[in-house]
Amino acid sequence: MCLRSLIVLVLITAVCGGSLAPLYTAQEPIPNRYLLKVKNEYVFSDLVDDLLAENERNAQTAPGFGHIDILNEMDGTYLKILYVDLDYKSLDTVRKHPAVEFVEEEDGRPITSDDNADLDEFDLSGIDTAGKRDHSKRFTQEDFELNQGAFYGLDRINQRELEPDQNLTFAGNGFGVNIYLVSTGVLQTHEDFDCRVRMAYDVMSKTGEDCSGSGTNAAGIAAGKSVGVAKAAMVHSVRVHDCNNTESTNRHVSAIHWVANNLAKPCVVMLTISINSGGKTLQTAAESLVDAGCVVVVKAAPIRQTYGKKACDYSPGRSHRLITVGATYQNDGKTLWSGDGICVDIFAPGNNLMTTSPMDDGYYDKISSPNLSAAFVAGVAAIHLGNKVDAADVKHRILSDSTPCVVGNELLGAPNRLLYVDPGQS
Ligand SMILES: *[C@@H]1O[C@H](CO)[C@@H](O)[C@H](O)[C@H]1NC(C)=O
Ligand SMILES: *[C@@H]1O[C@H](CO)[C@@H](O)[C@H](O)[C@H]1NC(C)=O
Ligand SMILES: *[C@@H]1O[C@H](CO)[C@@H](O)[C@H](O)[C@H]1NC(C)=O
Ligand SMILES: [Ca+2]
Repeated sequence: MCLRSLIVLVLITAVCGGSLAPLYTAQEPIPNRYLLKVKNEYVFSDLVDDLLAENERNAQTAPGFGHIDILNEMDGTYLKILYVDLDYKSLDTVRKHPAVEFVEEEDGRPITSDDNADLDEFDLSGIDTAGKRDHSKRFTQEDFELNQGAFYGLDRINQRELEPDQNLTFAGNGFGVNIYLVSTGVLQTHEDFDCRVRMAYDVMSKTGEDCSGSGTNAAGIAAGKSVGVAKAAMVHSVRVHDCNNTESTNRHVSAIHWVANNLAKPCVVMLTISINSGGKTLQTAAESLVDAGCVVVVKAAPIRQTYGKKACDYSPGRSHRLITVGATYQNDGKTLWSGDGICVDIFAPGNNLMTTSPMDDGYYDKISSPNLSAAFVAGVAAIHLGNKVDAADVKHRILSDSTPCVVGNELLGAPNRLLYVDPGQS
């Protein structure tokens, strides 16, 4: 069997010699680690057999030279990826294989999506930022009343005018819709979720618990019953960040692969990752979720001052197939830390908002984050799906419903659209 595969491989190499699949480099590559995008029409196991055969051949002819170790096999209808450890000697062999669409180096940078510390450098006086959990507390009814301003997001998105009208109702609640949140995990037992959060998958084979916080914060805005938009949607928590809030492309692609193979429709997927440079595999993976029939929402850019904030510079948000979201203040101005430029699709509130805290059931945080802007859009997408809008039409619906020309500050080419959803009838 190995011999036959070997002959096939040799033939293929001879026929296709010279034609190399593109190689995308990373800023700080992990030596020998590559993600191979396999063509969707190709039989995955045939490629795996060929690579194993090549590995064996190299082991016999020159031990320790030309190894190919397969670390992660992701085979699905919409996405086929292999994560491998390769000796440089095998790299061209792999790139010449007709099943391989492109190869990308795995990035070794700690690609934390947002740099919380950087929020301090913007002059946002009096704002509690994510990561500073000492501000979270158990809220009483009185606290909610005193903090009405922190609900400006819910109030703003169901009306055209800026002046809040205290009406926070929406024409729908996302009942029957599945929101997949690929993030840090979610505090499942929080009172605002009413048992609507399921620990779906933990890439690190742990319990899915949120030891970092941003997953619980985002889930609250998307689906919390008092702080959120789609008050009856189901949240499937997919945990991909470790407790240090670091990420890797391989882990994210694994998480996306899991979602694509296990999803229940109708579905919204919210991704919290945003990486600059590279990200070709991540973008392809995110787009595969659209092929699988979900609406995919992502922030325009992470909070980071050391790099620009153009959404087009970040993966997966640069993809025109996803809904890429920028952030606004209470006054509709684009926030200083929001992503901008032509790859943004829409803006939504993101500053100084009340949401569920991972501290304990009944605790709430008041925070600013681009994740929350994306979560508003994920919630609105769930409302449309719950109202039987076809998944393929949801992006268009959200863009055409949006309030035009109210977002202030320089948008650098981003369309001037603020999220809007009908308040419904009483
Ligand atoms: C947004 O979410 C990501 C992943 O869950 C996290 O790494 C990041 O710190 C969050 N950003 C903020 C400002 O909370
Ligand atoms: C997380 O950070 C701590 C302290 O900075 C470090 O000791 C630990 O090794 C890190 N864990 C991981 C999984 O990176
Ligand atoms: C919010 O506004 C809508 C549309 O005007 C109205 O039908 C609904 O009753 C209002 N909700 C509340 C709680 O006032
Ligand atoms: Ca309102």
